This record gives sequence, structure tokens and C-alpha cells, in this order.
Amino acid sequence: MTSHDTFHEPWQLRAAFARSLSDMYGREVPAYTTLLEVSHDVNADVVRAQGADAERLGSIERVTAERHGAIRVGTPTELQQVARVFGAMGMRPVGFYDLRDASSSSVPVISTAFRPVDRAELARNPFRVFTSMLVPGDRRFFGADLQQRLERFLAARTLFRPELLALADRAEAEGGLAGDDAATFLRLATEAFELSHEPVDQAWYRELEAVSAVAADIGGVASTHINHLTPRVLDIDDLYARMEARGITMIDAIQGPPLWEGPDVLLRQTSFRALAEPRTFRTPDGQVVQDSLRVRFGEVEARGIALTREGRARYDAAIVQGATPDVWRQTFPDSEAGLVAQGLGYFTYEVSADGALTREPVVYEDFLPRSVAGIFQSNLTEEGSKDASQAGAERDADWMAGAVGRELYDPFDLYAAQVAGSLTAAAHHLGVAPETLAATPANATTTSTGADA
Ligand code: OOG
Ligand code: NI
Repeated sequence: MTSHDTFHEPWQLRAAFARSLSDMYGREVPAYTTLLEVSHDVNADVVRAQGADAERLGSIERVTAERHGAIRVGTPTELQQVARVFGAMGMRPVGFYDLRDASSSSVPVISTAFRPVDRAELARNPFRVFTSMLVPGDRRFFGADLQQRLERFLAARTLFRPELLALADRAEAEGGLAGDDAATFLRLATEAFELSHEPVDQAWYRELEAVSAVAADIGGVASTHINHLTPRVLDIDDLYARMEARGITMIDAIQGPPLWEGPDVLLRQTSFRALAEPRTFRTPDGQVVQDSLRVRFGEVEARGIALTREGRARYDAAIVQGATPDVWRQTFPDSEAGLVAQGLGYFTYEVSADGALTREPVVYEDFLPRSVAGIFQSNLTEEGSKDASQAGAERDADWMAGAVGRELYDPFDLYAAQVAGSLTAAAHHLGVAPETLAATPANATTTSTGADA
């Protein structure tokens, strides 16, 4: 995968890590390999049927390689280490998600997503990792005594070897790694997310599980692991049907927007239920026994156009009414031109060979709290317990930025910057001032794009 004389830039480390993680996860969870096969079949059929239109939201090369992972950690210290490992791959923390209220089950975590932030980097490889962190100080979930024991347990464990962190820091400082170091970095980074075979302290795991299955998955074991790795498909309804036809039980529904005739926006996701995986436990009387846990599942997603704050507000209102095609027809225009005219979606602008200004949709690169909550929830076997009479611990984006120790990017700002950058480049090309191209509804509708949905 790497040769000793080549230098690996962050994007190359990122692309190689996504492949390495995918190979590892396929060995650990064979149903994931089935999911990849079905995804490839679906994507090939869509490209065959739709031609260039199938690639409107990303080239087939990008979509085929595209994955998001999900991991869960316990403390700010661990989160900062995660940020160093992903920083080496050009991935930055983007967005703040609070799952504690978004789910009716007990999910005591807050989250961010590590991903590339600029357009060229996203085009090279858009690998992203949804990263959740436990909130042991939240009294709705943990009493003072349990909080203390949990924090002590978390402080005593090591998720990432010093050698891995040192290589990560070097990669970030020097803009990449030479061949042998890159190979070591990729091996250690992949290993850090393998499922451990160390015996799990049964009493401790079960005590946490009574509060929250997610808390037990994070704080009940001494290591972390990849929870799921999600490929992207171009027709998620077709994928859902094909998986069921193969006898794989899917969760009840596709989360997010409905299937309808207008443009796809944001994100649609579904998953197959967590599978029982063999795990070793140490019982209170010191015996080592075999049992199983259901925590890791298989998720798949279809991505749509990124929405502006205005578009997102409409989405949030629509989703509570129930994401039916009728609600969608009342909420969103049925064409890309309509999204532009009403200022609901992000689009970039380019100058084509014949000098015309063309418009391309910006693909949504982030996550959706409600969808996240649905995915968590549909994969928990136990509800856990949550004492709603207690006040929750205050957590917000600023707190998260402090915990991760880095700039936390705002997704809307990143999309807006992409649009502004494209307008500046197009204006330069045409020799006009960027203001004259500003993406106002007026010029957007008079611009010929030849690609309206
Ligand atoms: C994260 C769930 C969120 C998604 O795609 O919405 C997520 C988790 O289960 O740890 O990955
Ligand atoms: Ni996911």
C-alpha cells in the first residue's frame, strides 16, 4: 500500500486509512461486506440508467470510495488524541451534535464529526468520522458515585499508543509522512479501532448497560472500536429492498427525507440491526466466559444537496410533521432552480468552456441529529434509564471546541465559503467583479445550467 520512498500527504493518508479501516471492518463484520457488494450493484445500476446525472452530487469514483465511520470516546483527553490522529489526515472537527435530548432512549453523549473542510480536499477523499464523547457529569444518567468510578476507569485506560500520536503530530507539522512512517502510522491507526478480545469486566459492563447501552460500549471496556462504517449509495430505496431480499433485517425505515420527485437534500440513512458478536467476559467470581454483545451495526446512506440555514429550518419543521412526500411538496420546491431562487440550498458556480456560468449543487458533508438519534435508537436493545427530573450538564459548541482543543468549524460557514470561493474564481475568469455574480435569486434563475432537476 505504501512504498518507502514516497511521501504521503494528508489526503493520501486519509484515503489509505479509509481503505485500511474498510478492509479491517469487513474481516470483523462479514455483513458489512455484503452491504458493500449490494451498494456497488446499486450504484452501477444507477450510473447505467442515468449516465452523467448519476454523478451530479459527486463522481462515481468519489462515491465508490466514500465512507463515514462512527467512533465513541470517554473524555476530552481522548477526544484531543482522536483530533491529532485525524488531524494527520487533514480532518478537522466540524459541527456540534447533542444526542442527550434528541433520543428518547438513554444516549448520554455529545458529538462532532472529523472531516476535510475544503473543496479540493473533499474531492480527493471525503472520509469523515462521527465522533461521540460520553458526558459522565450529566446527572440525568449518572449518579455522583457512578460518575466518579466511570471517570476513574476512563482516566486509567490508553486508547492510542504514544508512537501513533507522535507520528500523527509529525504528519501534521510536516504536512505528511514518508513511506515507512506512513505505513506504521496507518497500521497503528487501524489497530486502534479494532474490536478488542480482552475479557470485559462483566459486573462493570452490566452496571453501565443498565444506565445506557452506549455508555457501556464506551466506558465498560478498556479500548475503543469502530462502531460502523457507512458506504454511500445512489438509490437507498433500492438498496433497502435488495438487502431485505437477501434476508438481512433492516431497521423499520429510512431516516431523513422521503423518496420524492424533487431534488434530494441533506441525508437519507438506514441500517441493518446490530449483530450479536462473540465477546469474552470476566465474571465477578473470576471466571472467563463467552457471551455476545449487539453493538455494531451496518449503516448505509444517500447524500443530497447542502441546505442553507433557511433551508435547514424548513427541513427541521417538515421532519416533525412526518417526512412524507406530501409534506415535502409543501415544504420544498421541486427543482434545483427553485432551491436557488428561494435561497434554500448551496450551489457553486463555474465558467464553462463556452464562457457561460454554470451551477453545481454542493453535496451535504455532515450529519443530522434526528437521524443520528433514530440510528442509535433503532439499534439499542435496552432503553436504559434517564432521570428527566435532574438538570442536564450544559454543553454547547463552545464547550466542545474547548474539549477538543481546536477550532470547531461551523458547517454552514464552510458551505458558504465554498460558494464564495467559486464566485470569486468565476469572476476572476470572466474579468468582472465578484459582486456582479453574487448568487442572488435573480441571476441564479437567468443563468443557464442545463442541469435542472
Ligand atoms: C453514531 C451514530 C451517528 C450517523 O450516521 O448518523 C452516525 C454512533 O452510533 O456512534 O454515525
Ligand atoms: Ni453513521
